[in-house]
Amino acid sequence: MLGRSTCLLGIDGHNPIIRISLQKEPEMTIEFNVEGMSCQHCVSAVTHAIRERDAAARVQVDLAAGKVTVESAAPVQTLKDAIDDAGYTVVAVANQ
Ligand SMILES: [Cu+2]
Repeated sequence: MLGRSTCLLGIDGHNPIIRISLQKEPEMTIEFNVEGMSCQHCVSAVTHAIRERDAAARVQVDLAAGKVTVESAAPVQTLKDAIDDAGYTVVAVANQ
């Protein structure tokens, strides 16, 4: 009688993949309309203020349009407060 060869990986070939999901807040893109930004100093002040709250945030400032676009997992209110605390006025917020 011939023995059946055994495979260490399993006869049926099932290879279960276990996915571990990291509980991470989803990143959002938020647009702030900000009053009071007038030069590159303002741009870096706003950018720094936001990065102080979320070091991983991506910040884009359109000086001419008075628009700050932030990609961040931080709460919108936290980001708004950061801009306010830096001395600028958030006049509108839009979540994308
Ligand atoms: Cu300035």
